[in-house]
Amino acid sequence: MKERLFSGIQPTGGLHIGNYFGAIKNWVKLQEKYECIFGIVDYHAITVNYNPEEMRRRILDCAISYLACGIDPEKSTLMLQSLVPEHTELAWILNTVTPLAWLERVPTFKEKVSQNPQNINTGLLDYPVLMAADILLYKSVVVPVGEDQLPHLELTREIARKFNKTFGYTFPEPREITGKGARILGLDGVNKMSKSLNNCIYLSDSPQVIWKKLSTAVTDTNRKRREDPGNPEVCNLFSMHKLVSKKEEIETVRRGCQRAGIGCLDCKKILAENMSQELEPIREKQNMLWENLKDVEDIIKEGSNKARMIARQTLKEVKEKIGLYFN
Ligand code: AQP
Repeated sequence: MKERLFSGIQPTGGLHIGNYFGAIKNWVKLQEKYECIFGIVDYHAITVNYNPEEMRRRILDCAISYLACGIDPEKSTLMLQSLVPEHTELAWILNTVTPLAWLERVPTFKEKVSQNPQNINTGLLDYPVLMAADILLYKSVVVPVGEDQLPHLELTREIARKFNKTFGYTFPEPREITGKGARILGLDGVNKMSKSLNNCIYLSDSPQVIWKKLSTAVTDTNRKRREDPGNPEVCNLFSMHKLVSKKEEIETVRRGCQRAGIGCLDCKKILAENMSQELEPIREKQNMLWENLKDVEDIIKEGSNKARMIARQTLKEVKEKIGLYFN
């Protein structure tokens, strides 16, 4: 029996290289070792302002990106959260064992509040409980995430512990797996790369667009002129080199930058070339999948039905334990 793994991405916009290096690239490897369920978590996506007319396309875009990156529906379950109502049902139950103070201290809540001052809704505060439900519904043992999600996972463990203590052992406490690109900064070099911050290289970007974005991206801000030596360790683009460039190239760039042997533009050219090479096969596959939407929709529906079978069992057990089961 393989251990079960759950992870998901919210369809708040096109997927970017933060989602890819921080999550999906790792998922592709993990599907060999674990029983994987990968969710498109659309109920999370409606906690921020969005256009309902765009949501369907975003969901499809998310599924297409998963498949284009190498998620294989023969090996893994690809599901849509809103097609499995047990997610929200379990979230409600978990709400009742989650002290309000635990949610108020979550750092992403404070961030989202400052980003969305016009729409501070209860869903934003409750987001981590829904995420706990996503994970615990499948009794997942491992959860691959980027660094930004670690406080949420800690909270999931606390909620599982509290539920188990109150109603008897039900949920394993999941452990995290973080990949090589656990925290990718945006092109501004300051904030996390985020769909909502418009600081991204998207998986659908062409080599021309990638070059255009990288050519104006922020590097080591202390390096003012071409002749100044730079510090690659504080340069966001150097951390991207580490994800896509070969070892020798990384060393050439490191030494060149430290000795002012190469300028930022030279470094960016190499990076743009290597980034495009990594993303081009994904982009081609995405374009092909957009031509075959019916197949993509079938994969989402089949995966969601499969996930629902597990979800129903867990919810039955939970309802029995909390005294709400009538058959
Ligand atoms: N910049 C990043 N670096 C590394 N990992 C990242 N992830 C997201 N951004 C980065 C990882 O991708 C997975 C899915 O994240 P998500 O889209 O569901 O939520 P998010 O972290 O809130 O992503 P965004 O782009 O920042 O979305 P918005 O702007 O809508 O809030 C997670 O495993 C995450 O760690």
